Amino acid sequence: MATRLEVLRMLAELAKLTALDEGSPQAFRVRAYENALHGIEGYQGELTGLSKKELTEIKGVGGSTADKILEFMSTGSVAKLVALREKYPPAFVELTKIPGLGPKTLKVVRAELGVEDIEGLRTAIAAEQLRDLPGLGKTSEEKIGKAIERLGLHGKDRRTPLVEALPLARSLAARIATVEGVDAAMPGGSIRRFSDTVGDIDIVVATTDPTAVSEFVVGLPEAVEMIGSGGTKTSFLTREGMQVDVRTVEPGQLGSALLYFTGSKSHNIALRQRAIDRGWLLSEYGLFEDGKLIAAETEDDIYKALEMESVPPPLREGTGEVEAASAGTLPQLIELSQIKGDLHYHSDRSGDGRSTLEEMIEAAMARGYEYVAFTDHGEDLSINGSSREVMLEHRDRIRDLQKKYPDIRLFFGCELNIGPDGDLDYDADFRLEFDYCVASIHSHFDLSQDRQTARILGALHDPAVNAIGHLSGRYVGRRPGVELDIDVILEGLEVTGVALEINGALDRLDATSEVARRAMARGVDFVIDTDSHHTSDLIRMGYGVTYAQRGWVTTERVVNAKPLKDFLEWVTRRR
Ligand code: DGT
Ligand code: CA
Ligand code: CA
Ligand code: ZN
Repeated sequence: MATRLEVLRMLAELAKLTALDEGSPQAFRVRAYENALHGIEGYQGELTGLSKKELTEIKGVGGSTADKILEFMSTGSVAKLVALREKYPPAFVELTKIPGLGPKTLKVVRAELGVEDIEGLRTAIAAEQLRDLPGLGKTSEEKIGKAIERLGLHGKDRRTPLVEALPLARSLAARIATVEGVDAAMPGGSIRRFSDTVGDIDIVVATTDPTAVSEFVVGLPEAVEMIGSGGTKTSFLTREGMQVDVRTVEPGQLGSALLYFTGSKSHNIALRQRAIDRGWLLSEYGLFEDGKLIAAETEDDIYKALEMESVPPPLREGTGEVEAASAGTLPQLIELSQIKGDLHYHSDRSGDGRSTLEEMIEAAMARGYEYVAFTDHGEDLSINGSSREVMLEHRDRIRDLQKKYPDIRLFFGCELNIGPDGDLDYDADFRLEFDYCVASIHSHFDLSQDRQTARILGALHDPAVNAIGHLSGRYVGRRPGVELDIDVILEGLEVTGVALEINGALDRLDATSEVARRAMARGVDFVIDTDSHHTSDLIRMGYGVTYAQRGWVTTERVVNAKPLKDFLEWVTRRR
């Protein structure tokens, strides 16, 4: 039986491969699959058992797409998709991740130069063959070459964005947890540390029956190619070429195994050294003194025995956390339960927003928030933005809804678009009509570092701006962020009191944890946001918080962890 998530994945793959086939992401068929995908995301009911007619009643789902969903539900696959996969193998699809290489260009590159994968593309670039193709040129060729290097897309160092790995890791762990004899199954490795890209998926399983787990893993639909199985480790490759390592341990060793396989390697080395200093031995099987077990069952037991605070996984990078935990000076990290509101929040007033104001308010209340700032797009974002008149009507709607929902404070806000020269939507006076503004870049990603830096500084100095949204504009593994002089930006944030956003969308995770940690050192404030465009996006707050922890961000520095009264004081400080 296909789950909703599987249907969504199937439609996403159909859309992607069809775009390649048609040579355009705007093709009618591609849009049909995408519309269906969005419709089903927003559809609350059960999909199983729906008739074709009922399926087409879901917003965005057309007849031909409904047929494919039915085919998928009853047979577990879709003939059309199978054919497309034949034609576009994973190594070729990988090429779509390179900025500047759209479906149309890819078609030409394949037909004219026989390029089938990244290596082939690199060879063609080295031979300066791309520049002579229609629609390309020397500049595009160089840009594509640079993007391949910056994204680390070549050969074995290829890494997978967390946004792709995390749902798969969680789903695999949940299924393995149902196997007879299994006590617990959890993702470890860089996924558990919430690294924005991962080399592979590691799953640690505590079980009394390792053979049953190994057999189950071999039979998983995702295991299209086995790398090895038997004993305590089973590894396979997914269709997308991602490696999954499943390791089994005895239930009493879950703590030591999780600790070991969560890493990072340098965190482990520092812990092991601390054990050695005490004449002990630390391994994935436990902490031992002359062969006698001291601790193994939980990670906390081991940290405690080593006379240190427990280190949260996002901090385990070997960058000072072991020293801090030993001295008892780990930071008071922000936690999800402390978040009081969301400050980057779209309704269907934005062209790309998909839930109504009421739906978004009720979703925020369901999470127990005290306040929320609607930040629909400003007028400069042509399709998605709103004119002054429309924004003022929108404000009236929000003020009316405030009466209907007295238990949550509603802020009339805006996501201002930062233009290439640091210019913002509307004019200075109109911008101050908003209760709250987040300013972010949405275009011109290729300007020089100097211009990008000046651009952000320009936005910072506007008194209506309260936060800078998704600072670099990156999409993890797909689009590199803009080049910025981070020290200059952080100084600007510190001086103006504008907050740095940590955007919890898994494909963004922006500002990066490295930048966040530097911002912590300078006294910059943070907001952790979901950039929700639909009620289902609110779960991103958990991602944003975990990612912020990777940047050592503390509660006291997070603006949206403040109670309403203090938050109001913070907002008005600048306006
Ligand atoms: P990745 O997969 O490259 O994103 O990063 P990790 O950290 O998930 O690395 P991975 O999958 O090679 O190994 C998972 C964990 O296992 C790693 O974080 C620490 C532990 N580990 C692996 N190899 C070694 C090793 O040679 N020494 C030590 N101390 N730990 C290791
Ligand atoms: Ca790993
Ligand atoms: Ca691994
Ligand atoms: Zn936004």
